[in-house]
Amino acid sequence: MNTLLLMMSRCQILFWIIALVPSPGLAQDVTTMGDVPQAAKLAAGTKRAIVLCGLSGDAAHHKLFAETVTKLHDGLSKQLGFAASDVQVLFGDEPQESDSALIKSAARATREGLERSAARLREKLRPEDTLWVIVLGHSHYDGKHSWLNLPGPDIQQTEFAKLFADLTAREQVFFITTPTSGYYIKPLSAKGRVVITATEVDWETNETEFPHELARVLSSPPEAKEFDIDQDGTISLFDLYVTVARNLAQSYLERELLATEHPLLDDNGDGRGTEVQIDFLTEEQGGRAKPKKLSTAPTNSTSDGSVSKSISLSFSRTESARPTAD
Ligand SMILES: [Ca+2]
Repeated sequence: MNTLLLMMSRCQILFWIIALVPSPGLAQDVTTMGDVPQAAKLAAGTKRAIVLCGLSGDAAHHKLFAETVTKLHDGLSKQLGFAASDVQVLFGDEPQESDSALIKSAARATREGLERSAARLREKLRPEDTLWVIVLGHSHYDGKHSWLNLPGPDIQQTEFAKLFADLTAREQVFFITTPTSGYYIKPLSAKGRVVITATEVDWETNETEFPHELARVLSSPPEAKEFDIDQDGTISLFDLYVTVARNLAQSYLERELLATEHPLLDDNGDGRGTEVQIDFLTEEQGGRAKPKKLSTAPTNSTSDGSVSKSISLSFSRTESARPTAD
């Protein structure tokens, strides 16, 4: 009898211990619930993009650029959460039978078409929004201006920058990936805005590979461990940029070719780009990274790289695992 009473009281003590200690599952649920308003707040803005591709040149380049534009669109819409209808595509060439549905339905990349798109964007864009602008194609440099080759009149860097001047969107990212694109940094540069170019501010007039590599990385991103190049635990725009720059440097190296494009990033608004990838490229690749000692040098908040590090990218892994529908 006594033993039974003792067992019962032990059971009661155990009951109260279980009842009073919060279960880890429950605690987690509350935390998750608490995070919802924060996530909703961050997601409040609309992600908008313009992908502008100038004239391609010949049949082989038509195919190459059409495929790259399709991949860029896939990357933005299937990987980075842009609604497909919020990604405006402007394509320079007349569409062909073999092109994707996206290219066939794209607006024509004339100067007038671009001006219309930029004006429409300006009307829609709100301060909480995101804007990405990706420019690709061929260009020619006349010693003063880097002209993007378009059907009809071309456009140069200062005219282009005017179309996007004084926008209020909190996140503004420009990828100008044409030859001699370095000249776009100065006019496009603005506080809080990220401007990435495929080349230096120099006569880098050779055809660039940057847009094709960017499209490849965006549409089929590497595993997070490899992608988080600065090892800060987040995949950011900085990681995306350095990954593309490093892949390109490695590709030129493997082909024993002198790199004819040196990408730059400006995000401190001073109008000057920096090769922020230099600390992540080996000496062979044209950088100064020490083997086994990845640069963890803190980025000064006034130097290039800090805004792009603050833009985290949520790649949709499930989508990337799916086979690409062509
Ligand atoms: Ca990172």
